[in-house]
Amino acid sequence: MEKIDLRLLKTRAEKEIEKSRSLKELDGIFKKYLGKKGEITQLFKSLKKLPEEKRAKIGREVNELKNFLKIRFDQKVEEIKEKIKRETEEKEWIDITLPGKKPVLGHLHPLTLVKRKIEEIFQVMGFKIVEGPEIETEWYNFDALNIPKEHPARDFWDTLYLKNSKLLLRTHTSPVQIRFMEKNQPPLRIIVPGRVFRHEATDASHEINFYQLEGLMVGKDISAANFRAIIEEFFKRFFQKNIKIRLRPSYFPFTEPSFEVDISCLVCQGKGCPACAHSGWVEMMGAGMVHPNVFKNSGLNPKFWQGFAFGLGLDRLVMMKYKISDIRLFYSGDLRFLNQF
Ligand code: FA5
Repeated sequence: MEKIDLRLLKTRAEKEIEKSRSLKELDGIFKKYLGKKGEITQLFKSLKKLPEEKRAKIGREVNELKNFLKIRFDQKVEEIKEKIKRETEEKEWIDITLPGKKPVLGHLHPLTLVKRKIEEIFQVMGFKIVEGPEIETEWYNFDALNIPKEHPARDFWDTLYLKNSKLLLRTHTSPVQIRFMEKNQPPLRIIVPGRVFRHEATDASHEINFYQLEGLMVGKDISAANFRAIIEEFFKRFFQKNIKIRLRPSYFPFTEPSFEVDISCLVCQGKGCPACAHSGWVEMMGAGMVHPNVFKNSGLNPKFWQGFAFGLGLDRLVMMKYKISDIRLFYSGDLRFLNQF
């Protein structure tokens, strides 16, 4: 065993330690030199074969080499651990100055927007907002509104009944007139926005599920002239311009006299389009003076009270406001349509 061997061994081991990239690799190198069967361990074992005068000197040198390499191994372990730590930190690093991900915000449906606007206008005119149930009894939806069983007027509304039940999906918001007058004494002014249902064929201006807005004003001397004034004022405030309206004589069992209110079509400016069935006019509401039997059925004396009621088609009003030519778009869930509001 010569001195030169030790020097070469040292350089080789040092180089290998330096080159190693992982703790596993380093452990392999450690075993190769300092493990049970490692080269340096073997050197110690072979010392005894040496003549005594050389043994002590070379023994010291091998020991120095062993201690030197041990230190190098420890240093390298620290180095690799430090590197791993740095890399993990880099991977997990979050830049808190980056702008966050924008959540997608929804917005109100055009029907809701318009409903709120209408409520605001009527509230300013002294009307109170009232709601009623969507599932109704025959009494409130028909009988109390002066539409007895077997009366042909029941066929005006193709009604959806609940299975094995006398309950139905309300065909209009008029039942809330009765519900409210049962519990409240005139003078009164209310509006009733709400969803109604009809078993009808759909087209550009008819849905099976749509919204109405009922209006009711009762007092000692409320007349049809008051109705016309209020409804004209409402349209003016809603569209922010004068609107051409027309009242046509009509028939509803719960009003006498009854009329239908049309406005000049705003989608086509009265020229004719699908939204107005090419007539230039859009039927916006049914209305009339509250029938004496309706007062009686609500527990009020028709000799003392009189007033008007109306039922506005909310969807049709929204169509006029935004120039929408097909009512079915409201319920289509199509974002290309909804995102425009
Ligand atoms: C009624 O429902 C009566 N209750 C209105 C009323 C109230 C009259 C108070 C007198 C006093 P009518 O069926 O005409 O009436 O409906 C009222 C309005 O709802 C219509 O003018 C129209 O604007 C709208 N409407 C009716 N059917 C549909 C439908 N299938 N789809 C969308 N809107 C409709």
